[in-house]
Amino acid sequence: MKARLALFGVAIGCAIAVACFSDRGAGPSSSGAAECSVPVSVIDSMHFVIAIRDFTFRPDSISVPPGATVTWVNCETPPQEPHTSTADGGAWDSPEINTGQRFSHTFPAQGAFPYHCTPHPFMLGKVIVE
Ligand SMILES: [Cu+2]
Repeated sequence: MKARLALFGVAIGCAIAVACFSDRGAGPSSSGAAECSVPVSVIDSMHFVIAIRDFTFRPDSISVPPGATVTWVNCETPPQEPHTSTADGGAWDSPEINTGQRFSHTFPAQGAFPYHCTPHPFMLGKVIVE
């Protein structure tokens, strides 16, 4: 129990450290992403994380300030089909995001931005920039 609590604390510290966050900017990870083990959607005031798990975006709706960067992380347990983050209006379209991979988009202007997953059109989310 004590060991598990300590691990959890380390993971939280990593998730809220911007340097740690940007270190993991590129490339697939076979061991899964740290964001997947900690339910943190707010890294700091300008960086937000949406986990993709069980064919849902978590959270499926998020409000961020103009200029914020939102990162989608695939937290599915492999083997699993890849997902995408694809704006309904075409403002962004990720490549396929496999387990452990991530995709980021920066939102410069206010507005409501619904999006979906191309292979799974029932997967819906929304980013509200306000
Ligand atoms: Cu999907």
